Amino acid sequence: MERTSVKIVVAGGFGTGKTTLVGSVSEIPPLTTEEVLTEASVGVDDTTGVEGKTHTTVALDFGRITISPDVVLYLFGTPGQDRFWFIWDELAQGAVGAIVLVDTRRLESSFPAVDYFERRGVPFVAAVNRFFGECAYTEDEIRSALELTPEVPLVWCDARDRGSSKLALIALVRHALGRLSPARA
Ligand SMILES: Nc1nc2c(ncn2[C@@H]2O[C@H](COP(=O)(O)OP(=O)(O)OP(=O)(O)O)[C@@H](O)[C@H]2O)c(=O)[nH]1
Ligand SMILES: [Mg+2]
Repeated sequence: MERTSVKIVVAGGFGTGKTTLVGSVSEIPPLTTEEVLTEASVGVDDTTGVEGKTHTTVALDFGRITISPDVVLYLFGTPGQDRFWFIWDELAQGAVGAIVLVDTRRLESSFPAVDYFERRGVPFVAAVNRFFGECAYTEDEIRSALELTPEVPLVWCDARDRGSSKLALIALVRHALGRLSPARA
């Protein structure tokens, strides 16, 4: 049987929950490349709003989900810090789409990710990670701040929750299929 491999990128700003999402949905123990945030990163990495954060991804996260015997999703989480931008092109190559995670306390940290996929014409969904209960913004306000075009789906998720992360992935796959052929979506 021929197997179809589908590559999906999980992107977004620093500390928006990328590693958490890949870990929560992956059926295999995820491969992570977490390193401790050290004194050396002071003044380099912007930890404003995520002061409790102790680790950060320095290369990638990797996970897998088998949809059916012949379709397997491979998830690649990006590093969130600006100084690792050079890895994004490798990770995004051949991807059918991306989930851009958003933390509403630091919306601006996900601007570059939105911009990245928009410029390259890669289908993406914006996934607002519910960190702490109620969000201060409406969906329209978030769409407007991120300058999302109307066809880009916006979904709410809890990256720690497998079911919720799965829904974000389904929204992305639907959106990507819809771009290929509206009838299939
Ligand atoms: N309360 C809450 N905490 C979360 C959620 N998602 C992630 N976290 C926590 O937020 C922190 C950052 O999550 P990560 O998954 O490491 O974020 P990241 O985007 O991979 O971070 P970088 O790789 O450094 O850019 C971790 O301490 C997580 O446990 C969430 O939905 N709710
Ligand atoms: Mg990470």
